[in-house]
Amino acid sequence: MNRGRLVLFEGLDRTGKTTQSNILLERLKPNATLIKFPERSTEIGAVIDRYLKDKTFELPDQAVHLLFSANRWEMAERIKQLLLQGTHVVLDRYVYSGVAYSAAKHTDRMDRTWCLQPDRGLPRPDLTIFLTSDDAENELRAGFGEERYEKSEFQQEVKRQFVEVFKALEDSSHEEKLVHVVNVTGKSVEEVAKVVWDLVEPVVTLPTDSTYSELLY
Ligand code: Z5A
Ligand code: MG
Repeated sequence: MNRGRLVLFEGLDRTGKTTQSNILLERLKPNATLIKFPERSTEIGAVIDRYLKDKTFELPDQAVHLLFSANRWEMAERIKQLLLQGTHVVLDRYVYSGVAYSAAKHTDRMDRTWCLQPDRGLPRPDLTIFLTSDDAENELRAGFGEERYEKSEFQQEVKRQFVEVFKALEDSSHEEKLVHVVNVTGKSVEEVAKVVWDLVEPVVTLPTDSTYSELLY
């Protein structure tokens, strides 16, 4: 049986990751599942949810980083099983959000190398789509500013970290291009969905290895 593909949406706040994940899920159904990180329904996810919503709930930044990673490990076996049984898994955020948001807090003490280590060994996405925007259009969208990290200056540093991590990934990869940047500025939901489908269709159509690979840095 052909294994399922792991398709990841990453991106800045309110760039449409959840919107596009849901559209893609509908397109790939019934052979697909959506997993969103943080997965707030688990034990660790509940702590993360409280941390994001309650700005008086303090934890060391290193501990927060490890909680986000642990939350991915809580779901890793499920992701592997789904892929091996032939189900596509759409991810709404994953390891690169982990790196970008944490490294943006402390570019020195928690650099990108430090941040990537706890995620080493998680299933590696077959395709990563990075939704970005030129300006602050996304900040005007519904919901921006409600949770802890939703501040303009911090988002600029997060964007820089995302760009750097994807650049490093591309420099180190001898394989086909795994990360695609999609600029959503001025594009409707439908226009973005079309660009996304043009990227996803070949990945889900072509035959692939019988097993997933793991993230190695
Ligand atoms: N975080 C972390 O620090 N470390 C980690 O390891 C992980 C996450 C995994 C919560 O994440 C926080 O966790 C996040 C990163 C951190 N911090 N921040 N800030 P989350 O994924 O739960 O965040 P969220 O609350 O779902 O927001 P979001 O994901 O940033 O939004 P989005 O999914 O990208 O956007 P959306 O919900 O699809 O769309 C937002 C609005 O825009 C909505 O009203 C849409 O209808 C509208 N929209 C969407 N597309 C368009 C277009 N093309 N045109 C016009 N309007 C649009
Ligand atoms: Mg979202």
